[in-house]
Amino acid sequence: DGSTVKPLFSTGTKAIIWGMQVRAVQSMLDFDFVCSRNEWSVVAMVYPFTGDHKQKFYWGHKEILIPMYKNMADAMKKHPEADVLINFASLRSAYESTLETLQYPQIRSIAIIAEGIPENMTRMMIKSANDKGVTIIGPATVGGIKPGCFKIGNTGGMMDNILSSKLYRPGNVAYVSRSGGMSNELNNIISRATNGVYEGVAIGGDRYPGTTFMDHLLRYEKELDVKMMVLLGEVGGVEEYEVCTALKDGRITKPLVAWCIGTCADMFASEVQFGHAGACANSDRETAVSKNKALAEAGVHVPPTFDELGVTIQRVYEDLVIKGSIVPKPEVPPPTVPMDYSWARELGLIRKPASFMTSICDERGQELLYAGIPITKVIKGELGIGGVLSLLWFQRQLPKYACKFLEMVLMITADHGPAVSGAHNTIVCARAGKDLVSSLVSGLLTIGDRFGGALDGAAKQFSHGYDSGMIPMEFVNTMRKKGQLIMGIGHRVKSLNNPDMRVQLLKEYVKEHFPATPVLDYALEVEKITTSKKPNLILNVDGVTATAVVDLLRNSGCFTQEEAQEYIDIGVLNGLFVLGRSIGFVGHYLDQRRLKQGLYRHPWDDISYVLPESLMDNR
Ligand code: Q5B
Repeated sequence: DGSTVKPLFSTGTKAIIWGMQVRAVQSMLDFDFVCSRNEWSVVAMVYPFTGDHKQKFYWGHKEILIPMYKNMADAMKKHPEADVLINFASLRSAYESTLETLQYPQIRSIAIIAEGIPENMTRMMIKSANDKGVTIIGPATVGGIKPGCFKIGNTGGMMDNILSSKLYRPGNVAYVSRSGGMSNELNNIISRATNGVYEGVAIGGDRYPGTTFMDHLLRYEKELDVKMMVLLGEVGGVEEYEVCTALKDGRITKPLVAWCIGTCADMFASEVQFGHAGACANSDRETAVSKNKALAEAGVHVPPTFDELGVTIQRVYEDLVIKGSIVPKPEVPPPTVPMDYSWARELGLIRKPASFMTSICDERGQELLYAGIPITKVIKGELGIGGVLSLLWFQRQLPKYACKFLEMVLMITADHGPAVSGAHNTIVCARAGKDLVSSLVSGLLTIGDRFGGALDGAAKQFSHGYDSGMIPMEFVNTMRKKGQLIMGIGHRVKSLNNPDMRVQLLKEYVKEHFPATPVLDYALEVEKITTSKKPNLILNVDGVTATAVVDLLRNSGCFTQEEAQEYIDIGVLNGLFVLGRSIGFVGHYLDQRRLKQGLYRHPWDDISYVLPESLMDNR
């Protein structure tokens, strides 16, 4: 009738996105940027499962914030300029969210991406949308694209695709297809054969699409800048016959190129259901071959095969150029959109030194690896805690006797009652109402040279004494002269008269299983000298563990001498006490909570108040 229509999308289109589709939104923003739009097209996102907040995106190089709302009502109220809603809801919630969207008259178009929405629900959505004059694109679609203006979600693919198909600026060819995937192919074919795509819509593969081929073709017919149209149909449905009728009765006058895919269905003995729900011929009329024939007879330009679709489009286009109805414009290069870091890396375009290095654990693959050993092997091979510790601390699988020794150390150091510094701190902290981690950490922070953390020092001192060839007496005297305590010697309650069974057990095991124990033997000689002075100056649990681990590192055959020394220097030994005693500290925390112990206050009669003498005199 010669009248024109208000386009669905323009350079000022503003959309609201339903769903946490961060990548799709970024791809829309990148498209807007490459189209030289003044402003980005996504004004808000709606996602009922998070609170209101802002999401960070890129606009070219710049970082911008896009609001995300929990309620659609808030998004609509705050962004009355939005007239498109892109609905990424799943097939379970797309119906509800679409009906909710239809309550807001500001929305003129809704794209529904979900596949598999029950057909009866789709039909109710369509009815409701039609009553309100809202255009629905989909369901089961990627959406559509209007070069230079707006794109729906992921349509058009990645930026290299958009650039190669020149989708950043409009051409004069509008298309409609069912398939979203094939719409990308059309973008490619049309951009090579003509001055480019004006607009393309994929109506979706369901039997009941929200808008039909005819809806879009009739819309294109009325858009002045659309000079020719392309229709990519497929097997199933009969809408292509309506197109034939529209051509015959003059509702469609612009040159139309069309092809229905699925002509290979003839080669199968029985009816074939293709990928789309609607792609199945229920009668002869619904086959791709019949529809292509009818379209050709109605005056549509139908190529002999799909392969020649581009040639046919080019022929029709060149004819329009010759006639002067299409005047190709000079190409203006689009602005550069910065490439995403991860994509550039995948393409091998950039490299960056890693800020982190790790050599013990890799969780990126299908299976978690501890020092290269899959977790399945760790569990099925019954490597135990000792095995895991040997992999994560020493990057290698230590022999069974060594793993058992490490486990024994953890068991033996797990606890030594509530009176020791660490447990006391944990208990006081727990009784002050603090949480498990705070209480545990409060206990761990007491571990040091005096309490439990003498292993590193003991390993260094005894191995140095042994390596430098000092006889034990010389070692003790040297330490005394330097005014230094021997780490790993001495205990507050254990002594020759009250032996520490833990030390006995460790000694026995090490003597029986370790290939050689020169540093432990050296420490035991030192103990003979110190206990002759005072019976509590025994080789304590820290001392026996430390010297045994030095012997293990040096004589197990699993480490070079340099590696063994490095582990001693970097302080692996205190780690054993920290790990073992954490078991006890957690136990004390739980115990206090279970016993419902209240705030601890130290009794006055257990504190000696030694105030400055002058003050005492004045009292
Ligand atoms: N004297 C452990 O001291 C203790 C000497 C020494 C030469 C020494 C002390 C010490 C080195 C650090 C060490 C780990 C503070 C201990 C542990 C875990 C625990 C704890 C638990 C658990 C004990 C008396 C006389 C003085 C000193 C001399 C003392 N130590 N000489 N080398 N190492 N050791 N820590 O009893 O002439 O009279 O002035 O620092 O290995 O933390 O259960 O409680 O599982 O939780 O208070 O087992 O030995 O002795 O300081 O009164 O000294 O012996 O110079 O000589 P005491 P002090 P003098 S295991």
